[in-house]
Amino acid sequence: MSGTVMILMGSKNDWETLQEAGRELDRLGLAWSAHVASAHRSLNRTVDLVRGAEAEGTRVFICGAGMAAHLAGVVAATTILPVIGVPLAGGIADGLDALLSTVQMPGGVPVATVAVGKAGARNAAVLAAQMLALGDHELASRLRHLRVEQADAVAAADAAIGGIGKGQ
Ligand code: RP5
Repeated sequence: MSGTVMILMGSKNDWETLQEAGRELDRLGLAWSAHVASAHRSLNRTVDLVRGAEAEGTRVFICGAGMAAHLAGVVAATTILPVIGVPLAGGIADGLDALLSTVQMPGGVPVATVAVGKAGARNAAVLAAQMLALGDHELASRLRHLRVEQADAVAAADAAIGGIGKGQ
C-alpha cells in the first residue's frame, strides 16, 4: 500500500533528512510510505510510482532532493495531487541550489516548497496533514494539539532557563 502520504527521495542518502517527515506523520497518525525515486536516474520508474500511488489512494506527495532538485517538479508534472518539495543541503550552494530548483516552477505546475533540510522535512509532514485536515475533523484536532504541545515546550524551556541574568 502507498499510504495517504507518499514520501519520495532522490537518493537513499536523503533518508536521514526525510525520515523526519515520516516521524511527524507517525505522530499525526497518518499512513505513509517512502521510496527512492530519482527524477534523473530513474525517471520512468518515478512516474510509474506516482501513477500507482494515485490509483491506490495516496492524497499528497512529499518529495525531497538535493543539488539539481527536480524530483518534486517532475512529480507535480505527473499528478494533480498536492506536491510538497523539501530542498536538501549539499551541492555547491549547500541547499540554496536545491531550494531554487524546487521552488522555481513555471506557472500552472505548483510545488509547495518548505525550508531546506530537517525543519523542511518536518514541515512537509505538518503541511500535508493540514491539507488533509480540511476534510478530517479528528486530524484537525491532532494538529491543534501539536500547536499546544509546541507552545508548552517553549514555556517549559523558559521555566527551565529561569530568566538568565539578574536584571537591573
Ligand atoms: C539528488 O542528488 C539526490 O536527491 C541527492 O540529494 C543528491 C546526491 O545524490 P547521491 O549522489 O548522494 O545519490 O538527486
